[in-house]
Amino acid sequence: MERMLSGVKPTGRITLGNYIGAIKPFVSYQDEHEMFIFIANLHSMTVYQEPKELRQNTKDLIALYIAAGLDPEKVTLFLQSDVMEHSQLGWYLTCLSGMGELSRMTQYKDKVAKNETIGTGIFVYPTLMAADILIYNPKYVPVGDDQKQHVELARDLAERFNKRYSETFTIPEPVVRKVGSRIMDLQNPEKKMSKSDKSDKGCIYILDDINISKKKIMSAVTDSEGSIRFDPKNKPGISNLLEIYSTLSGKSIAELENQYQGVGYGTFKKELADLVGDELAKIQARYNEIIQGDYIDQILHEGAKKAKLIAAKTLAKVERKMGITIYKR
Ligand code: ATP
Ligand code: LTN
Repeated sequence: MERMLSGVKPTGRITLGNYIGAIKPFVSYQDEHEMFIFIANLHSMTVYQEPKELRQNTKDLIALYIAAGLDPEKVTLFLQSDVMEHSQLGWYLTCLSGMGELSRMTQYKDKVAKNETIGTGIFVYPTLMAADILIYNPKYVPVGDDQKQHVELARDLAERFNKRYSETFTIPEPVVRKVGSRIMDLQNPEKKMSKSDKSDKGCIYILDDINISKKKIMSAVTDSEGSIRFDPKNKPGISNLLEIYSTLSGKSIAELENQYQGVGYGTFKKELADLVGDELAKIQARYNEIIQGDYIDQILHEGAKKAKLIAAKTLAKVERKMGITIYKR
């Protein structure tokens, strides 16, 4: 079984975009891969998190992973902060990286372009992410479209390290799905649906009231053409709804275009709203059972133990090769 790793930040309420782009695919990979899935809480600190909310978001995220179908018996689930080796390798990789390549990361560039105040954490974020990945030597890293560039940096840093010190890291491959890797905001389909967005009108939250979510689908921005076909450039709203429909139903976009030929937007939206509602209802029922017990603590504890075993080994190897270690520990 090939190793696979990914993480999600506990920065807010989990959206349908996170679910379709990350969590649902993780579930589909778990039988064929040795999976490591973590909560990227160190990464969430790049912007201020209210401590009480951070605690709740972290718990919710782990409960949602399980409610969505991740099986802790098959997948190693853990908190990034529980495995301190990530931070230590992150430092070495920061030292291996250049200002130029980090300045070219779009996430950072976007913030500069918007003239936002930028913490240093945002700038070095990608080297910590590279450490998260490389410390487990995974072959695959499933991510949404926006994270591909970060995985590419991890590849570059791995190659640089291997060349400088000898073969150490596996070169990881990003896995970005063709459909559903960039779910757009329902009110502004030119923009990614994002959990840390201030306005929530175009965003569906997995744990939100189901009727509100259905209404959001019904009032999603579309166009005046009246035909249901996939054309992201000219019909971003309908194309986005088709992607959501396709990933939740398992039907291909072509099948859906066929099925909805000559059908009005209202009917299409209503059927999609029901589909979304049913999926959310299933997840919410399981979430409510999980969040009540002390099951989560136990899973995180076990997960961190398993992850640490591998991470510590990689770090020891890295430090030996770099000349940091001078005696047998
Ligand atoms: P933030 O708004 O705090 O940056 P986010 O909603 O973009 O958060 P992340 O924690 O950065 O979410 O992402 C978790 C995973 O979900 C990543 O693999 C990311 O690519 C994926 N993801 C996030 N938003 C979407 C989306 N709209 N469509 C598909 N995948 C997404
Ligand atoms: N940067 C990612 C979260 C993340 C991650 C990772 C994803 C942190 N470390 C390692 C995959 C592998 C995000 O913002 N979604």
